[in-house]
Amino acid sequence: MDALIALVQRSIELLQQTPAHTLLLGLVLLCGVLAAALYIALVFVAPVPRQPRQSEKTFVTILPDGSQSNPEGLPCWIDQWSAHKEVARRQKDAPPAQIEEADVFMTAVVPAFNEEERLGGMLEEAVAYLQEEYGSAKQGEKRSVKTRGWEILIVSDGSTDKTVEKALEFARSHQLSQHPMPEPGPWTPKPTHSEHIPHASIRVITLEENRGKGGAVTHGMRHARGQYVVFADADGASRFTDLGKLVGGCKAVEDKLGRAVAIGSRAHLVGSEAVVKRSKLRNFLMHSFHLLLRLMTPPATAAIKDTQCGFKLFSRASLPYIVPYMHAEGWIFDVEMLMLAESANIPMTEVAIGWKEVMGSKLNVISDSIGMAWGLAVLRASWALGVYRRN
Ligand SMILES: Nc1nc2c(ncn2[C@@H]2O[C@H](COP(=O)(O)OP(=O)(O)O)[C@@H](O)[C@H]2O)c(=O)[nH]1
Ligand SMILES: [Mg+2]
Repeated sequence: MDALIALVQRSIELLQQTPAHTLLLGLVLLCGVLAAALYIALVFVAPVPRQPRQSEKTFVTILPDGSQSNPEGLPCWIDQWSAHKEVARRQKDAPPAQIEEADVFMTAVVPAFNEEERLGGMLEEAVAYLQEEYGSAKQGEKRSVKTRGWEILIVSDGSTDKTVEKALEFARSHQLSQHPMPEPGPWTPKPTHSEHIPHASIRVITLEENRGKGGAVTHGMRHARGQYVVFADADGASRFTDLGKLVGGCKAVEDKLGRAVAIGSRAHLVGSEAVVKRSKLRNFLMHSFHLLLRLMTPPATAAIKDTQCGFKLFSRASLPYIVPYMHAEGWIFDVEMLMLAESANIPMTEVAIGWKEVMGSKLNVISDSIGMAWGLAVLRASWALGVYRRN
């Protein structure tokens, strides 16, 4: 004990005798070494998204005769955009890379992991809205991709149940029959009517191995043909008819390049039955996560009240600034999308939407919360220290 006290006293004396500028230099060096150590550690732990496999670049759909198509190549706007970007990099006077034109007005990306039970009701509500709103040209209206046409990309994320079969069966029944049997969903428990849908408007993509929600959503967004792209949870928790509000929100804030993100938000429901009904633990962890977010993310992202809602809309022009640079494969991916949008100065708006708690959540409240906090720290540090870069 005496030896320890003597050692501390000696160290204090040494520090007092050392000139201030030497101390400062030492401190700077120490910070540098720590930053380098952190950088090296991050290189090892920061997630690197796995490249899509050959079969994952294809989709299946239902043909007009009701049979299942062979796997067809998925159109991928990133391929064309990357090639343009490369040309622009080499030739100084080449115009900046732009995303190719949309083929349809709306793409809905639905990440689905073992969703055979919940997917049908969600799709029923989605197609009811998409077909009614963007389906066929209204009387006297000229059909144009600027306002018409839709597709749903269901990304089965290594599901081991009958998610894919369920999706194709839904597509088949709604394509073949003029009056398909409606399936009950969270918002329409007793539907009386169901929409007949155009052929091949539902495309099913199968990831060979589970990647996580972020990986599945990003994969779908790489292949979106829409002027606007929304991602929506397979359980139908978000009221799909609120998509119109997201489109309105996006249009209201779009910049000169047509870029904007509209974020579905449940913040107005805090304190309401829907949120109170969740377990106390889940609500406590939700508040802790918000605090962490506010402390760790840049200002525009930190100002968003509900970053985690599975209902977000992107204008097509904003996609190249976000999708190619995504890394997060799990639940924290929403935050990376928003941080990327913020760093590219893309306008963001939060839009209140209807939302219902749906049974069968796959979120493990404790382990996924710890995973999200860790994921957020790694993500933030990786972008801050340049482990992740826009290139
Ligand atoms: N791709 C993918 N999606 C997942 C995974 N786990 C959940 N999801 C999807 O994420 C969405 C929301 O999941 P859910 O379990 O309802 O989470 P909660 O709403 O946050 O309780 C649904 O569309 C799920 O299918 C996963 O491991 N991979
Ligand atoms: Mg859910």
